[in-house]
Amino acid sequence: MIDVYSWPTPNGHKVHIMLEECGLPYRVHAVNIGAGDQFRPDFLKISPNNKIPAIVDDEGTDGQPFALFESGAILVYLASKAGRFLGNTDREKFTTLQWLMFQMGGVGPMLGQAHHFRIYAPEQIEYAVNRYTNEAKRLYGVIDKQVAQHAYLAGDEYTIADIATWPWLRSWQNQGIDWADYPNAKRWFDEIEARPAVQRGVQVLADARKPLVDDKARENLFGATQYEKR
Ligand SMILES: N[C@@H](CCC(=O)N[C@@H](CS)C(=O)NCC(=O)O)C(=O)O
Repeated sequence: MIDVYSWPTPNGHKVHIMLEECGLPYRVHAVNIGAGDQFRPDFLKISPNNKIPAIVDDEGTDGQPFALFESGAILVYLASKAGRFLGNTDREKFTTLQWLMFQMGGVGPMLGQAHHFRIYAPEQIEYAVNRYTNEAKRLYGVIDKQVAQHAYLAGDEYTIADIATWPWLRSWQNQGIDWADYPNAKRWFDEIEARPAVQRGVQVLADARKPLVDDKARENLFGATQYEKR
């Protein structure tokens, strides 16, 4: 059994979708990041960076319980455990990892900042809004070009690179994106959205979600609590 410590955000949904795609048995534990659950000592033991998602597999590769944080590492772990969505040949695996890193190092951080400065920031800072909206548009352009030539990010097969990237593009409106500019990315997005496992994955913890922009959430996520020494 895999225990998942999570919240219904893009990084959380990556793992929910992957578990649904693989049909691996799991239990979800809500970590309400707006309420500050991510700073609880028991959560920090498995996720020292105070971020969801994290997992504990009661049967790791050596048969012992195994804890893991960082969504990209979790996807690679689950893909090896299930023997799916990582590619079969070395060429396919490294291409999948390349696009997974593109998500982890680019798509997630940049779209996250676009969202932050466009929606969460208490004041509109034009330089920051332009900088991250332009980065978002550039990244959508890279995705659009890639999926114009291939069915999926890493080639002909659906992989963890798609599973990692797709949840971030659900908030396209808040990132300043017009789908009309990225028709190939839109085709790819719609196709993945129609997958039954993806539809089940995005329902995980859907009822628990509260707005992340109330005063308490803002303080926990962007204020003094976030920067306390622990
Ligand atoms: N690189 C990390 C990022 C995780 C992350 O940013 N999680 C956010 C929610 S999407 C979070 O837990 N924020 C709470 C906080 O920063 O206190 C991953 O991919 O797992």
